[in-house]
Amino acid sequence: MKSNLQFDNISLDGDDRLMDALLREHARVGSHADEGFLTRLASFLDEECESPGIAISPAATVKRPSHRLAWSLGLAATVALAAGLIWQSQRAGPSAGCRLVQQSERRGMALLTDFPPELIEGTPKAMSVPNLVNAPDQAPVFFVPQGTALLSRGKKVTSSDDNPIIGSLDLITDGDKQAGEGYFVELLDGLQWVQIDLEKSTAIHAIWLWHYHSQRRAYHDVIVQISNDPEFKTGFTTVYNNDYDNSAKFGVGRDNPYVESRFGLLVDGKGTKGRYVRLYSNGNTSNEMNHYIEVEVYGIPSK
Ligand SMILES: [Ca+2]
Ligand SMILES: [Ca+2]
Repeated sequence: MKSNLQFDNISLDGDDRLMDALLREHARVGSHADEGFLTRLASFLDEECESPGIAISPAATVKRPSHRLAWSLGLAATVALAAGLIWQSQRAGPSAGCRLVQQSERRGMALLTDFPPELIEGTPKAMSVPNLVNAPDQAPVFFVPQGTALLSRGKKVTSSDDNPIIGSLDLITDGDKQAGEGYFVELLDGLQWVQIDLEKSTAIHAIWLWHYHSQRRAYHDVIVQISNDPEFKTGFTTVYNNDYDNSAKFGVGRDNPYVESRFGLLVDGKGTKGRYVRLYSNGNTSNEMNHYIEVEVYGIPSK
């Protein structure tokens, strides 16, 4: 069996690191080969991993209902796992593959999304921000409970600035994350928020956001909150806050300011229940305006 993924630059000494590296590799190359992987996964696991307690099932494109686990892993994670199993089998025998399956079951489902191409334009500007985290060169790896899904696509967005200078609020949940003209909304200067209405209260496990990534810059006072109150008056939970000097008055944030990139910022929702997600910012290191290209909210769909 042959994998289309390349592992030349992956050096590993444990199953956890192997899984992380595989998921990053999958995120890097995209998901064009998913179906082939799934087919090979089913075939491989039939042969190599026979313990009934850790039996694997491929995702929907491969009809093997007797295989339980991989069905719940989700397509993308399964593809990465398949690649890992195939690769690992050539290296350490079938037991290593089975260990990966067990590990995946314990950690949940890998959260993967599509990334826009890199498009850096213009002259870089100085970023004078303490504890600034540089732009990553690869996608984050994050696990969420089985059944977690994207809930925000096409959902209504409101804002403290309801008449944006450039673009429109619906760009934030339209699924397009490209940089450049026509893909971002620009809001007024100062502390501004955008808010997504998920229409139902649900357990939120991740918020993935892209401000403006055509230039290396950092946005100030990035704060993410969840509430069941559209006004956020009767209570809310703050799941991310990098306002290091408390200028936004929600308390000093413990998260570090970061440089925007095509990989966005992935925030742990911690299973917080709520219908509304509100995101703050207060200008950026290049100018005083606020921008969004896309926000994704992931959670368990309400029944
Ligand atoms: Ca968009
Ligand atoms: Ca601040």
